[in-house]
Amino acid sequence: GATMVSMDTMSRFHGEGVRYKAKLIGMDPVPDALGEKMCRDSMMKLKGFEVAGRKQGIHKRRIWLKISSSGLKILDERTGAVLHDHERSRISSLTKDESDPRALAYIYQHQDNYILFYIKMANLAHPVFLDIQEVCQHVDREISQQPAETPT
Ligand code: I3P
Repeated sequence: GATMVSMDTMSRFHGEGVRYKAKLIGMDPVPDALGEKMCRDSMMKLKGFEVAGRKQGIHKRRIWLKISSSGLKILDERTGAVLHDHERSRISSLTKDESDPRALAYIYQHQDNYILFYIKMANLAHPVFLDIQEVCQHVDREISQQPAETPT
């Protein structure tokens, strides 16, 4: 039945879960847990920093994005050190980058602060987006409750 299918699908997220090769474009404190325009503005700002950095020969940090039933982890690609550990219940928003099919962003609530994490995958972001949606199912509903905004 449907329950079994969903349990089977979840099982790949048990334990260590799945990992994707990626780069961290940047992190940005944001004022809110949600907001399409807020996320887009933050991503645009971080992309600006990325471009400015590249002109100075600065490379994005290479990471592994690990997705498991407990949440997301960002690990240093070379050392495997856990840089960020994001409990799934504290992930409030997930955004696709309409201008880059390899990128996505999410907001993590840390104490009273919200931080946007902007990540560039080695491959397409869409499957990763679906995986994050699956482990953070509450994010789904929050996104669909957002009023539609017209792009500026
Ligand atoms: C690199 C190129 C890569 C990019 C990399 C750039 O520039 O734009 O696509 O990796 O970013 O340095 P160049 O062609 O001049 O070598 P991504 O596609 O993963 O962003 P990086 O230096 O931050 O890794």
